[in-house]
Amino acid sequence: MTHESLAGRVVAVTGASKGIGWAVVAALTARGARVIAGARDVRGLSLEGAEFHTLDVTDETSVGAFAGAAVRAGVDALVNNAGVGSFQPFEAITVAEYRRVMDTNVLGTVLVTRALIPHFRERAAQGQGSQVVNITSDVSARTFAGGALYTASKYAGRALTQALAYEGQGYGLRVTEIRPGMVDTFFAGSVQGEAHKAGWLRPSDVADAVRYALTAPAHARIDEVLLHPVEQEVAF
Ligand code: NJP
Repeated sequence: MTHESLAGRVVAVTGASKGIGWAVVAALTARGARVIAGARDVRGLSLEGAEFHTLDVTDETSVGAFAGAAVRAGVDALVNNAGVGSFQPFEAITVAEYRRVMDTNVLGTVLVTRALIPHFRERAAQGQGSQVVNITSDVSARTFAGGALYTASKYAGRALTQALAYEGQGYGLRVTEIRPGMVDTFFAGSVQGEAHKAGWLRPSDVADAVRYALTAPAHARIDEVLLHPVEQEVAF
């Protein structure tokens, strides 16, 4: 077994039907992990080593069923990836859009993580560590015109990540924030492979950062990974 093998690991991934989530499922199963994968529409999806479940991260009942399946499988890591984009001038933000973005990007992470914490605590009682990897964004700590709503949700994701890291240290939980810049996915209704995205990160680049966090040796904690396509302006 190489140090990059994930054989024997069981990872839950949200937003797993396309884009970054799908690439994460592919990267982890390719290294031997069993993946419990969730998204709202998983019809027709299959990948060896993965089991797909219908999951709406904004719905407590749906999250409960997904978490139950993950716990039964012996989950040791959670990748909170499900998210939506929304970009408009401040005065155009509607209550419905606010709720869609915040419910998916913030409440979703809270609900799925919260549902697994009792299990992670049980693992700690048996001397086993666990991991949470949150896919936030390069804009989880900076913003821009038209980005108020989306970046507010991602700043919140960063806060959730860091607070969980403080708390999780008490029960063997290592928490990582992955902050990608522009990635060629289906994000915000776009289509993968559009010409203007030629220089952008590939979903597999982000999946590789997740793999890096999950294969770090047990004595090492990867707090944060910030990655950009070289064509994107340098920004921290
Ligand atoms: O987006 P996309 P990405 N419950 O649209 C799922 C962040 N990010 O891969 O539910 C459960 O291709 C949806 O499936 P479905 C971004 O903020 C991206 O780019 O069936 N799942 C699909 O599988 C997000 O957090 C960029 O519609 C839900 C997946 O989420 C993450 O990367 C830059 C759901 C979205 O796939 C993945 O986004 C950056 C729900 N309620 C951060 N709602 C970028 N692409 O440039 C949606 O900085 N999903």
